Amino acid sequence: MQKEQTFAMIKPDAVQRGFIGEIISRFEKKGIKIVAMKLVVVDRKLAEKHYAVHKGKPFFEPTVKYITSSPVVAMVLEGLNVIEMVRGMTGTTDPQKAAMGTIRGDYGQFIGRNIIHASDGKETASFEINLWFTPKDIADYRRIDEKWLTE
Ligand code: FUP
Repeated sequence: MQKEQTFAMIKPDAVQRGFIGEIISRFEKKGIKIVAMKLVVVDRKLAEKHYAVHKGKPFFEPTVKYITSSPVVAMVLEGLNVIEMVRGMTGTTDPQKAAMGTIRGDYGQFIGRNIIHASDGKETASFEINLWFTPKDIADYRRIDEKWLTE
């Protein structure tokens, strides 16, 4: 299994509803390392770049409006197989269909207010990390629990 980095974003509804700590806590408890994090007021330019693959789809405009409506918390997470792991913890796109125990399943009700974003693959992770952060924002450090997470 490979050590990877992924991008995650706590969306405006979750920030407004006071779930920042709750969501970060889940990642910490899973042994995932936070290597970059910031509160961001997203402008339209960044939102359009982030959702560029969805340009032209009916939900593109509402999604851009949602993500620019209030601050988000952007982060880079590191761990073994972390891209797939964080997607699993996030749950499927529509919170109505997301399994209980996932972040979207536990806290969301509606696809247009789905709490969190997480990169869906290696290429997306690399694109999104570079879109939201510069290399100097990403910390290279060891946590004292790391030796207890793997052999
Ligand atoms: P995900 O990777 O799970 O965040 O989902 P997508 O990349 O497919 O979609 C990006 C965002 O667009 C979702 F978080 C919510 C929004 N969306 C809708 O509002 N309706 C849809 O049918 C699909 C996506």
